[in-house]
Amino acid sequence: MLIEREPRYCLPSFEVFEDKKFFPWPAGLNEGSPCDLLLINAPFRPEERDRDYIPNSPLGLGYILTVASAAGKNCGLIDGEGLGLTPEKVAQAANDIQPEYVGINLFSPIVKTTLELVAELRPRSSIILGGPHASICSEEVLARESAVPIVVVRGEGEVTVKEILEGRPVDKIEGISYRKGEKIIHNPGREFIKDLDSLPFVNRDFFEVDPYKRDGYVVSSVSTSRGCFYQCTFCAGPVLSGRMVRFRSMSNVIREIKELVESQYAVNYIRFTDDCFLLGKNRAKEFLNELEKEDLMGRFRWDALIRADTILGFSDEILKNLKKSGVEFLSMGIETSDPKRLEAIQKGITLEETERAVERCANYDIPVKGFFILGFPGETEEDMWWTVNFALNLRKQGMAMATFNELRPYPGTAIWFELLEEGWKPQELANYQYVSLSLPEDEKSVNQYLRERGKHFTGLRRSISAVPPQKLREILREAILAFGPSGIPFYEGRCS
Ligand code: B12
Ligand code: SF4
Repeated sequence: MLIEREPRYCLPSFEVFEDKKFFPWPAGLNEGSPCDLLLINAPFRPEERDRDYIPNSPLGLGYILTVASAAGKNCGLIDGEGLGLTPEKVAQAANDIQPEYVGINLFSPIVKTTLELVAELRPRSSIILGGPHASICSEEVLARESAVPIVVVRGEGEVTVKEILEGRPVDKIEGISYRKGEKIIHNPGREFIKDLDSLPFVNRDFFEVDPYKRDGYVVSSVSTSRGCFYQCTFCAGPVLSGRMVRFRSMSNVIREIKELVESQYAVNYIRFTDDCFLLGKNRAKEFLNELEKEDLMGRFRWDALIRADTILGFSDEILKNLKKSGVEFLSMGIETSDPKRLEAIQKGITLEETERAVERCANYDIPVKGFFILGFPGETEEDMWWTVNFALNLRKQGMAMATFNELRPYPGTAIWFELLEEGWKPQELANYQYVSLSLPEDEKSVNQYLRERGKHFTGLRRSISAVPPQKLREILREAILAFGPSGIPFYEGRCS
């Protein structure tokens, strides 16, 4: 099927602040005393790449480092992903520092590359693994041989890592798994942090690429809540957060934003990283009231991921004021155009609701970016084109941007369990490859754009849908090109 293409292809690029260029010295680490904890944000790909991808700082790692340093520990971060470093470079820099503990985040689609990096790490004491894949697959991760002792942190890391660094006996630390001889021990889980306001604001000295500069913007990331009430069957969010949401108080959030806006870096763009922004009764009103109260209305631009039904719950007044507050765009998980599939994945949003939400945003001149997934179990080529066409129709109704991803069934999600029941083996569902979406004959700009997307693209080797992997990627490629980057900054895809 042939679809009309957007003619514009622009590549993003970002700059770091001069005084934030630390690598190979880890960001935030004090010279002159030994390193207690070095954290690594895993690089996505095995090869080096340019700084042409717009990063989001690893806020979770930032929180852990901020809490550990407040407890008197000397710590630092190597942002392998943000800086586009190779795993070899990261391992070498980490080993040169000789940290007591070295920790790294594990994500399922890049776990192979990351565990190869882990095998090269030589801290003085132990390696700490954390993040989504480590939390869900601790048994599998610890089953591997390792030259250095490994502690797996399941769930939130702030308190657990602090206790590890303070030398608490391992059998007394909640939320960790480790090896004892031939046995793998899973200590009882740790409760989620109830009061997020009790956490300090993330110390940005730990980030080389936050704030960063792009297109006249000075950009930082902020998280205002943790978790999600919903249970979309393809999403690991609820698996990690226990299907509940904890909110920071809005006054606490706005104080952090104010500090960033008034900092030496003069931040003027905030990327909210919440699973679902402004979820919950009155959250939007509080956001707007606090902005007004702190004289921040319109003083920075922002974007966030939001549900279509959240938008439908807003009054006209709220939408008007969100526009006034500086929203650059809102991202929405639309996923698919098949009503039955939408029900099966438990999105809890109908197509009609999505259309109304897009239209309401368009009425207030708020650009919407739709996220779509292709490759659900049983999905045919025709189904996929319906989704692409639905996206193109939404564009006519005002949707400004769209990104398309292929389904990645993450461990612990309902889709992952469904596939196991159908006879898939866990190893097959973890068998990812780096995918290139560009073709040799593409004109230069198109190729550049597709290569850019491809830098963060992985896919399973075997097809889950009714369409072979190669065909699925052809459709993805066409769908991505049909929209192209819109010229609006920060278009990169979601992590579905
Ligand atoms: C914002 C976000 C991003 C941002 C920022 C990521 C980052 N590095 O922080 C961007 C867009 C860059 C991103 C990228 C990716 N993401 Co993402 N992302 C999220 C999202 C929506 C929120 C994460 C967040 O900020 N949470 C709030 C902070 C405060 O908490 P946190 O990050 O979870 O960290 C806490 C704990 O997890 C733990 N922890 C985390 N890391 C570590 C490491 C150690 C050593 C320890 C001890 C503890 C620990 O302690 C932290 C503090 O409590 C989640 C959804 C979710 N609910 O988790 C998906 C999610 C984590 N992402 C996911 C994925 C797959 C990816 C990518 C691999 C996508 C891809 N391109 O293929 C990349 C990874 C690249 C990388 N190395 O960063 C999946 C992970 C599923 C899985 N099983 O792996 C999730 C769950 C979304 C989903 N589809 O289900 N992501
Ligand atoms: S896709 Fe969004 S709404 Fe659905 S469970 Fe994940 S975070 Fe929640």
